Amino acid sequence: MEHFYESIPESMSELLLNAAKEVRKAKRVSAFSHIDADGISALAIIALMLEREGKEYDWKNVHQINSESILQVEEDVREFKPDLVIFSDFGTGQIELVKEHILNIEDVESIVILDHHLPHDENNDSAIDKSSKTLIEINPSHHGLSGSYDISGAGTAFLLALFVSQDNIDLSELAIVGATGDLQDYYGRGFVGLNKEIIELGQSSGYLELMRDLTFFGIHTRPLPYLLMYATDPYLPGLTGAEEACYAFYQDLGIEMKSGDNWRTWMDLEPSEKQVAIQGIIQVVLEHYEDPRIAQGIIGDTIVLSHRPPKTEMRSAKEFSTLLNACGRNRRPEVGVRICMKDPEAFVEGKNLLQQHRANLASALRRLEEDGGFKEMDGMYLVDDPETPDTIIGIVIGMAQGSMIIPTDRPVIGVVRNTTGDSPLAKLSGRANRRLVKRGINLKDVFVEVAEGLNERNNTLIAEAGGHPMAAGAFIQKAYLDEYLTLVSQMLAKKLRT
Ligand SMILES: [Mn+2]
Repeated sequence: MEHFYESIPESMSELLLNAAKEVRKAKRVSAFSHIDADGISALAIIALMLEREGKEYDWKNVHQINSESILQVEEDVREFKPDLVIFSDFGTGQIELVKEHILNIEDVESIVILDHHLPHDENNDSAIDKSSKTLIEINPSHHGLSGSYDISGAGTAFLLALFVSQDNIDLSELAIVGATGDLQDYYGRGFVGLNKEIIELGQSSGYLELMRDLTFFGIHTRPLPYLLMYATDPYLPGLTGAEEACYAFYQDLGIEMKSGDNWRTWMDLEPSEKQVAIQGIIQVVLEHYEDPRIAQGIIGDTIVLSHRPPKTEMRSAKEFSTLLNACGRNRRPEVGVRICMKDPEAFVEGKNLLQQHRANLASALRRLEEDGGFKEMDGMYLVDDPETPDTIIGIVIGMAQGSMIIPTDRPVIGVVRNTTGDSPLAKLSGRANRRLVKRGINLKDVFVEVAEGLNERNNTLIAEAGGHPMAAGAFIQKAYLDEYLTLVSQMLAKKLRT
């Protein structure tokens, strides 16, 4: 435990101490968080912490905070009348909006922001005292840490919970589910930084187990043949999507797929059976991919949540985070929060949403495989499919590159023109792989620069952007979307040429 606290930068510990004080002092608390797996996990951590502290509290997931949605947040806060408002997994890039709309509300005495996204501008005041009100912004990137790999939004929320009470150590499981949802584990190569420290803490308290195992989705839940049939990371030529071939794969290796009447899962296999199966999978990969690292990536760190029920999605960090994403992407993030809080009815509902989510993803990917499913532009690939909803566009373009439906030599940009609730804004989402980022592509910088240029030239707010170098997003006034895309394409093409 001592060692754990020492791994947190001192300047960050100081803010966490102050924020913990605000939590203890508060009577009524409103918490807002993002709708992805990390945001949902963060919100569940905060809700459980508040519950255990005996606070009156209210929580809500918000798709994104922008100049439009902050008005609803403001209304919610005015109605609930909290003295403390907590934002998690967003807030840093929206700090001006938060100050303008929330800090001024009469009952609100303090605001705590727990974010890990790169700050928009260098604002050096992380704690600002404004007319006797307190705003504490805790963001690892202000303290020399990486918000992409060292710690996530849920991890930052977990730190606060731990500073409030050491009894919250069990919430380490949700911290890692959030980090997994944000792909902070270098795609299965393993967690680093504070994430690693949190895992060690979870291991020593018995809540988490770390194993080197197959990194595929579904090792705890999928029948053996379906584990391969639905494999997309990597796509297994000859096996993915080919049911008969998947049966034959195990038969040829002499591995029983059933025990009695029940399908076996990967976790039911003996170590010797796993070894044989892994060799078989590696052979398939080596036959079809040039890069030997793809075969190595098949084995990696997998995390087991030892206190959650076996053979369910909640047993593994990877499957849990996918379950939560499914809730968020189907516009039911609150179901995800309740699953984290161990509500059994929510779990049943969540599994239905996961099924729906998989069906949506599969049909979106199928449309990309058709002729003209995506467009080639200078410096990027464009997905502009009116049937793919804004809630899954980011995952779809990521999976499309992961499964090589779209080539990976340029970033892929997805746009959704008909966004939720007839919003005047179009949504844009971008993904670039690590190789491109190493070559100097930073999608967040490109999106923000283009947005700022457009806003300045037109002297009004046309686009807002944010995110990370390899995954970024933007909201743009629909009339300016095509201009925005052209500018992004030009800038990316220029960067790829140098
Ligand atoms: Mn996050």
